[in-house]
Amino acid sequence: MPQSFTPEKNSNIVILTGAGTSQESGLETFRDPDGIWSKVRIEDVATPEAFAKDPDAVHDFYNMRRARHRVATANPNPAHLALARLEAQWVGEVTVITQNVDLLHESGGTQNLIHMHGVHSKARCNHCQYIVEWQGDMSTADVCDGCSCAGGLRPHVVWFGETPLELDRIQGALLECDLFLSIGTSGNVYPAAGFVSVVQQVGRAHTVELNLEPSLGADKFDEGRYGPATAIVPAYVDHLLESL
Ligand code: BV8
Ligand code: ZN
Repeated sequence: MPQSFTPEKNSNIVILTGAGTSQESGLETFRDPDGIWSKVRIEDVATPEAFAKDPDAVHDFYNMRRARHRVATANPNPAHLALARLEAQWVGEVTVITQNVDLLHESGGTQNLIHMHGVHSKARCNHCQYIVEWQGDMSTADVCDGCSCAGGLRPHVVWFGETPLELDRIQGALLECDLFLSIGTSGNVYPAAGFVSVVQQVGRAHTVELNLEPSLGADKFDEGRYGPATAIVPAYVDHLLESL
């Protein structure tokens, strides 16, 4: 891995985050040994087909996760706080693209944020596409304020087989970035796992993976820094800000 790189202070930084970024705030990851997908199958709770077949099971899964997220949201960790500090002090553009549906980047202070897989705190109606803030449990009995029908409300998250959100905005940021960071993601889920390849094809950015351990895509990065996010992310942000 080439040695670390210090970008120009007005350069653009794009940061992709995954479940590992929130792990030290008390939220489970997906693919760690005791992760979410070791307890429940994607096909049963995180696809449109699953919702059509057994909406109650899908609502139970997201009601459990929404309750956990709501507790965790009050607990952004030093990684979230460091990314917000970077955005506040960096001269160039800092864009955070998160795969996470929790609101920890917001509560940590990040503003220029894209939730490509949606958020746990909103509901969307399958009948009329109405989107509404949603805090408590959701069920097929709930009535949509947009069309006054019941049974259509679902979590406003992107399931497997569905198109991620804000892909045009994401593509624009990737094509313009000078430094690409990938934090706390295993590199399993596309298109997010392919963003580093998009950046490499453009050929102008330095790419860094910051993760507990090398991800599936580790060899696609120019540089890797490994350890808990709450340790390596603040240290890397300090390294960047020292160059200002
Ligand atoms: C799409 C929202 C078309 C819901 C999520 C075959 C091959 C390749 C691809 C596919 C295929 N078959 C189907 C596909 C496409 C599919 C896909 O990629 N499947 C994979 C599983 C094979 N993708 C899709 O369906 C996507 N849609 O492709 O549409 C399209 C494409 C392009 C353009 C137009 C249309 C939609 C995918 C979205 C699914 N929804 N979440 C919810 O949250 O319930 S995905 C889910 O996984 C979360 O968003 C999560 O964030 C994401 C990725 O997981 P990670 O974040 O990486 O979490 P993971 O547990 O895996 O890893 C954690 C990492 O952190 C680990 O590396 C660990 O070491 C590290 N870590 C742990 N603790 C710490 C830490 N690091 C630092 N510090 C710590 N303390
Ligand atoms: Zn509706």
